[in-house]
Amino acid sequence: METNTLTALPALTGHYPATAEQVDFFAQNGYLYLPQVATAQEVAAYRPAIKDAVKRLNTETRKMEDRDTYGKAFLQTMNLWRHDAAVKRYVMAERFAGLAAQLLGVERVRLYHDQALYKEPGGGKTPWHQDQYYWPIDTNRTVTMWMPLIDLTDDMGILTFAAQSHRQGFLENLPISDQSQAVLEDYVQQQGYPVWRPSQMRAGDATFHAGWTLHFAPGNTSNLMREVMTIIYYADGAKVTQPANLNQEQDRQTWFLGLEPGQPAASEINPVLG
Ligand SMILES: O=C(O)CCC(=O)C(=O)O
Repeated sequence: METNTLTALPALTGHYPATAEQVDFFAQNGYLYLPQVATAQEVAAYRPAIKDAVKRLNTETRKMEDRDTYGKAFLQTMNLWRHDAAVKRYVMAERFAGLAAQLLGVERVRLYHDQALYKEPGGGKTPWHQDQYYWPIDTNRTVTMWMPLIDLTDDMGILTFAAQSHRQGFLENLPISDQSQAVLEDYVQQQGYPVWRPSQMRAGDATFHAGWTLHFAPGNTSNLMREVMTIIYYADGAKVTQPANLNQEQDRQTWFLGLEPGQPAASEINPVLG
């Protein structure tokens, strides 16, 4: 994209006025919903570039019925910012990173990675899981921003949270799977965690969830693609840990460029953002 076309894209700067109550809600519950973190116009300006990057990077070609549960959940493309200058501008947005820092109660956050999660019409549920099971990092100050790029209705698979579940930290070595769904759904019921999701979301609304918060999403029973972009942040100053499972080892190689355990989690693809 030409530089002058790029700079015509909305800057996504400016402080989002999250209240002290909202910040406290996130700390207590491990998730937060915020309306219009980006305006409909801002999202509309970035949506074509994100959609185009997803199309170029997607490697899933199997029919729905030939995929496993994870494969049915969404088309997952990652670190789009490294492949597209317009998407980079969205992922690096000061407004989003500033909110992440505010929710985590830190001065600055770094980027772990971004991912587009496009749940196809007829796409299956995203099983219950904890994100941080995948991350070789020594801090609990981690957060994902999950932002739809189109308006979502309840049948499109909106992200759903078990309130307060982050307080337990690591639960079990359970990657996203039928097993994580069975075990963690039971666990959520046994613990009596309130389960919550917005009944609808507008493009540019966002949810934020902590790395240990249990969450899932129902299948997409609508006939529209659920277009969602996510950005994962962590507190600057965190260190890489000894991988506790094979997925963490893969993440260490991919998102920390092979940094050794004990080193600052600050590779060249983990810029400070806010
Ligand atoms: O979008 C989904 O269905 C799942 C998203 C998720 O698990 C995450 O962003 O951590």
